[in-house]
Amino acid sequence: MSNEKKQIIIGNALPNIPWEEKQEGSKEILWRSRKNPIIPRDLIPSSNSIFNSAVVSFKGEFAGVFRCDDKRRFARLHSGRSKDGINWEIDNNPISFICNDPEIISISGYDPRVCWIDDRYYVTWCNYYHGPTIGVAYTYDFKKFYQIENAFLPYNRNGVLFPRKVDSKFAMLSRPSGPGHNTFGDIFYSESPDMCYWGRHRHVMGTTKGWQGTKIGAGPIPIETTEGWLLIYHGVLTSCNGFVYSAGAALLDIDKPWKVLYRTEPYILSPQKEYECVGDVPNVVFPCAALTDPETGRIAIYYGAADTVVCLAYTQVDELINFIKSNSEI
Ligand code: BMA
Repeated sequence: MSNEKKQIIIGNALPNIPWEEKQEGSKEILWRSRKNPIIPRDLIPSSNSIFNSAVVSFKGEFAGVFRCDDKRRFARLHSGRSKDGINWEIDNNPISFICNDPEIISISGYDPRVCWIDDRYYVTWCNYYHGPTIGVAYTYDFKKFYQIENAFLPYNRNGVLFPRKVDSKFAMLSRPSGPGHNTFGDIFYSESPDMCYWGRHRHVMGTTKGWQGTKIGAGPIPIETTEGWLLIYHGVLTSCNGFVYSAGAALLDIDKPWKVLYRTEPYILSPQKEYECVGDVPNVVFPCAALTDPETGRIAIYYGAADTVVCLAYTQVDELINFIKSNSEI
């Protein structure tokens, strides 16, 4: 009998995925990198802070789009490259989007996600157009970025594309809410034939209690698995001293991703380390990207901590899925 593990993640092999083994005896589902924070707030001369950022594999190495708030405290998107996914070189100048409609061009942007679909990398982010909405652009090389139409009307955040078409349509999760840091917000699903017109909006999931009682938002690009789409998301608790951002996970139906199969009642990561509890906005973990290696089942999750730095945590897909299924409340 073969003792090869069944592959659960569907996708391309990534043998050079950043990885550190879980410490012996640890019962954590997600374990943090011992190198955290992997990106300090002042990696580039212009930055006040670097956090909530997106990373993908690129030509055998890694590339990404980073949220760098500058010293005027304007949120900007910057391009970056890395040989190992841990040590990064980030452009000191923000991305200058190429866009044929000056009315929608993005100056300020935050919380990017990056998603490979078909032949290019798409970037989605919180763009400002009469309020926060979902900006969309694509790039082939992480040098030139072509901005296309905003996906939705304001107010919307946390636009997260699926890594392939679903039922022949592009698919996106998003989180409509209000103009500011509102105390509400559920995750919705939308589809598009052309990345311009979005519709067939479906409710995916809402807030519940505890760590996810105030608002929720999709995190990294959903991971396709034999058990459904694996979605890591953030949830917000309102404490007597402000918001607390944690992370949980869900499994969504492969063909109808607005159907939630399982969803963690407890969080899988919450702000506990000093770099997560102390910073420009205390008590925030905010995952925006995940790398996966189907052959080993390894998942490396990039998250912003305390709106100040970028961190890395790891998990194994079989352990995470077992945890989701055995700790689920929909
Ligand atoms: C959200 C976004 C995130 C941020 C979080 C905590 O509304 O602005 O970028 O990490 O608040 O401040």
